[in-house]
Amino acid sequence: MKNLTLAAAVSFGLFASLPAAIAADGHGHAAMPMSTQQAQMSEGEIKKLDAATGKVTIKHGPLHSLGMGPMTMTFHVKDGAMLEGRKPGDKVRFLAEDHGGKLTVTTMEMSH
Ligand SMILES: [Cu+2]
Repeated sequence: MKNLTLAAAVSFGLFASLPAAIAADGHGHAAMPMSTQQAQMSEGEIKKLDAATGKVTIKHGPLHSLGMGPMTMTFHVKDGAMLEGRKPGDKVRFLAEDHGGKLTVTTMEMSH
């Protein structure tokens, strides 16, 4: 219980600091320190992917960067090469951003 309370306090503190980080460059990326970006990354499982069209369907947990709850949905990827070596069933950690209404995965790594 003690740990849960601490985790909640930490996430709240992070959430509260987000608008400032996003305001830093007007787009919500690039200016973000790595530790903040890491903390914003979400867990997911790849369901479907298409490197040619740069799309990936991910069953994801809460997306802190977009204020989204858990669901399965299709994202664009910043670079089709990000999908190289990935396959359905892979557990990943990723960061998605709203690029002019297109939800785009900008960072993806294998989850361990
Ligand atoms: Cu979603």
